[in-house]
Amino acid sequence: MTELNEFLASETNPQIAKIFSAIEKASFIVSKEVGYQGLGDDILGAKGSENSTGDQQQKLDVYADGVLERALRNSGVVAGWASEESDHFVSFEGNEDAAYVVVIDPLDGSSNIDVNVSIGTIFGIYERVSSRREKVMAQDFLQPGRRQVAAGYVLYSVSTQLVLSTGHGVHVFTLEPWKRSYHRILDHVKTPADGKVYSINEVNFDDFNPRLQRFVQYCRDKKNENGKRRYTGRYIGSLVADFHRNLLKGGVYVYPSTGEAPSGKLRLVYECNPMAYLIEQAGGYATDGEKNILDLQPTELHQKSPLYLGSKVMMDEVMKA
Ligand code: P6P
Repeated sequence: MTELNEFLASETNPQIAKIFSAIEKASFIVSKEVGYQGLGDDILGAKGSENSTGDQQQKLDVYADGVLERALRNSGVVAGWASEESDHFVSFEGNEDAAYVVVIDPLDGSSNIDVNVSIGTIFGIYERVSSRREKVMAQDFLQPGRRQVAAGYVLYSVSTQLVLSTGHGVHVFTLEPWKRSYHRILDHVKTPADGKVYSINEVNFDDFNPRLQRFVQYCRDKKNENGKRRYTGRYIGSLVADFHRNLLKGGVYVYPSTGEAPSGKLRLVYECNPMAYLIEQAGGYATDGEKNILDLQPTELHQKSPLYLGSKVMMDEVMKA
């Protein structure tokens, strides 16, 4: 099986390969801490602080943020980054000549940490648009998702897996923990055109727009010729885990506008865009309920967006329900 670095050498340029190598090494550390649930230092539970958008920070959130920032800064090829855990983007001093920036949610789904449910790191990579040899600027991080040059996530689950695309398909790597190396297990993954799974928090049903309500009701009612249910609901409450299952098996994930989250809950720049990039590379697509996510022009670093993404046939059904 192809090791990650061997794959990257053949797939992308040396700078982007270095970015992935930095994420690879950081994920070894995060994976170990996540795996030692409560056995290690006191890094479980709430930190007692809030992140830039008011989310209760978990200690592992902040820990992962630090590990990933150090790794990417030390790679020397990242000019700056924008993290869910920080109010503002950060220019990496000394890396002003670097060509790339990274947007990242260091540990998404962190409320699941203490109950041993899968969580993940989500990231996107852009070429900076500001002039090199200068500090990075806001516009480097507020690019439409379609301008990503690569994206991926690390899923900390039964196994730790890195799923990535550099624009030439989606590839899945599993961490071999003893060798501390990722090995490719799936290449050029195509998400099934249709699926049986819809992933949505139905507690918000009464808030859904009529079209989404019709789609959910359709999924609840539809039967196969043999009279068995055509669809099933699967919702882990961890975007990376729900996305990964639907990527491989087919399905649609929706976090829509709700009463408590009128613009949705997920952040456009470092959650919706990387996932939209990946699902499109795998043959599906993502919208905000109206427009393709990748074509949206971000205006704020932490802005939220409704997110509908998954298999083409199911997406067509929910978009025209
Ligand atoms: P709810 C985790 O907090 C997260 O950001 C996503 O990973 C997940 O899909 C969603 O929120 C769950 O939100 O409101 O359904 O609990």
